[in-house]
Amino acid sequence: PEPPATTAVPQAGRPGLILLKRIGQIDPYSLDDYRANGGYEALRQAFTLGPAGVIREVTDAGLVGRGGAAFPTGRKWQATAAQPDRPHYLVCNADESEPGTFKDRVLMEGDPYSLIEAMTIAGYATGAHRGYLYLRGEYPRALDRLSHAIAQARARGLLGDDVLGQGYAFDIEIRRGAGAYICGEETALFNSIEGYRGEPRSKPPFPVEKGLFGKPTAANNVETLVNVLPVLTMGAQAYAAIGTPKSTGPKLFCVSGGVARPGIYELPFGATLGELLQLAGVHDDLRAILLGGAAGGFVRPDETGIPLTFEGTREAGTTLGSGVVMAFGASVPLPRLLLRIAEFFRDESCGQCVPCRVGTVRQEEALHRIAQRTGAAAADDIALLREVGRAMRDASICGLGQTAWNAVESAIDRLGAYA
Ligand code: L3W
Ligand code: SF4
Repeated sequence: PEPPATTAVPQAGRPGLILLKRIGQIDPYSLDDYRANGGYEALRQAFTLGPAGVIREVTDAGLVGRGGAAFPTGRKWQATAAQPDRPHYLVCNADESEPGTFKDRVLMEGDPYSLIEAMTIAGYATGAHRGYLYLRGEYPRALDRLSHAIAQARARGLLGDDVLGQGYAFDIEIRRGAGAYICGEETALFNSIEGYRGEPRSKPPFPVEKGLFGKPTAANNVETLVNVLPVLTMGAQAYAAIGTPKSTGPKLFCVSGGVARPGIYELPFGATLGELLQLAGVHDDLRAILLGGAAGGFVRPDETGIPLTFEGTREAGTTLGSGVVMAFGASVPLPRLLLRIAEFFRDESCGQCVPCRVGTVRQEEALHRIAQRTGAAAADDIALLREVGRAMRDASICGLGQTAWNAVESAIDRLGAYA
């Protein structure tokens, strides 16, 4: 087997890491290596606590979703577990496609068994006996390692009819995406698994009530699930002491662009943007930072005091999203960059609802006109962008359309683009 790729984790091997502690330190193909480094302690703890006890710990830990929306995981699991309808499903959203996001890939490639263990715990807590791992199609190395890990876990009684001899049946099936960003939206993802077009469904009903195959489903991001392991091994109280009261625990940040050491960084919530950039070695000519990916927003170099928490970024009028921090130097042509982001949303819109289908096209057209005028904007194009942006945000069915104008708006309002 290939040696584990550690280049994406500049902190690899440092003491004190929680989520990244095994990355680059163990052979991702070895279940024995995983077990020798703390693997499957959390599942044993889960069986001691029982399903309700696991949900209580996850709730008390204050764990919230790491895909970008920060929904409380304990509340999601409780709502799923409480549904009388059967069967229940567990879905791991590993369709990591937000531009600039690569944390889940690093976790899955470097520590695949941790996700398998975490999914087993989530299934146990929510009353599911089947888990679907929906993996981004462009992640062949993760597919290889996860497939191997699932087969090994099955062979060793860690998946299957009687997990760890505890009388609980659980198994995992991997489904691969086919390159559509929208399939990362949880209900489009369900449609994709079911064999339909990857188009989002209207919510409510939420997946906890009617999800995959119309059944109660807990859908969680990879990083969210992997956080459940330290919640159970450390205990809710110790876990909640990390970070801030509203954003607890450790967080992975995906740093790229104009920095000396791009990669995945693990920091407790509450560190500032400046502290993270310092770790990554930011260049002197920093002009703008994109937080939260294409669906996020730009901030200025003088705003690096922003605390990296869900509440702190919200208060600062921006978003943490899935933890993307992309640094841009003065040499990057902003109009070209914004046009590229607009092209992305136009390409990836599923076309199901009018505000997004038409709005993403109109947005790109206006930015194109502006770019052709070498960056100076006519007031009418800016006004049009604002109007279209508002319509997309207010009237789109899903997060894609609702966030498609964020980056452009923040570039105009915070960076003074086109002024
Ligand atoms: C039960 C309720 N469940 C909400 C559940 C809902 C979902 C979760 C969040 O993601 C984010 C955006 C960007 N009873 C519930 C309930 N839920 N109310 O909570 O729901 P929601 O609708 O707030 O957000 P969402 O559509 O799941 C939008 C980010 O995603 N984003 C892209 C992210 C990309 C990645 C990646 O590539 N890995 O994460 C784009 O917009 O930050 O905040 O499970 O069912 N009353
Ligand atoms: Fe599809 Fe866009 Fe509507 Fe979402 S907002 S359902 S991506 S058209």
